[in-house]
Amino acid sequence: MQAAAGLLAVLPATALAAQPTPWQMWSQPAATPTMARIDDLHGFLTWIMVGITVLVMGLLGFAMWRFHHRRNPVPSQRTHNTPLEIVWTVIPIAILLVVAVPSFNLLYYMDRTTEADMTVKVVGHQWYWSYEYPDHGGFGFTSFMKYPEELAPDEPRLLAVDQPLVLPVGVTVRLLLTASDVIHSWAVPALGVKSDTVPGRISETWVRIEAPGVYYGQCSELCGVNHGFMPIEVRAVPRDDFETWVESARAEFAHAAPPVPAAPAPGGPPPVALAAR
Ligand SMILES: [Cu+2]
Repeated sequence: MQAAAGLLAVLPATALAAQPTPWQMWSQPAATPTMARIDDLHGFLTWIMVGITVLVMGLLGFAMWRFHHRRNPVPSQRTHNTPLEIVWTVIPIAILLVVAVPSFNLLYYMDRTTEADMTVKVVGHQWYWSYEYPDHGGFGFTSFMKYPEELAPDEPRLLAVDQPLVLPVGVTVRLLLTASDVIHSWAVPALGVKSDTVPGRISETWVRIEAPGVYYGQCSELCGVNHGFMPIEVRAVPRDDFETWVESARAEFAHAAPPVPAAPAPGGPPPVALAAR
């Protein structure tokens, strides 16, 4: 804990913190091109939704008024109107197409990780995250929620962690996401990322953070009793500061090589686990 705190001192204090605020409306300000596009699509869909709602409510009100039994004592016996049925089938299809084209565009845009400058691996655990930097010497570390008594004065409860994920600003970062036990979901609203982390599978997405800052998120897949206590903290720093941080982090978090299991001696007794099968 002390060492991790020391490492963070390398990073400059950042004014911007992306986190939920009381009585917040809409999304947190977009910090990546992906989130900016999500915001645009959300606005576009909202206007379509407003149009449909106004039209349907208007028609409903008009029908209630116009065909009230006092104004319309003898109801029409008509049951079909082919042109009208074609219109109310074709118009929704057209609306769905208008919605589908930008949606698929955005989905493929979020999926495009071929031009990444660096890679970070995110692993979900019950109940914390761990991060690995394969392009920077392969170091990795765990990231645990801070308890209330560990919080600095400006740090938010249930969101701050002991060792945040540090990323450079303006760099396209490929994220490889997986889990070690059950399904988790790595979700940071301001970055426009919410990706399930599935044991035995690797999902891929990318971020390019536009401005230095602290971006908070949470596990968004119900993953057990401490699901609400495995937050995500991303610190975006200028590229030079990132390089400085990598130098110190590499020394601090260098993994010892995992122990290689001893092979059974040739001709010796079979391992107990195998013999029992
Ligand atoms: Cu989780």
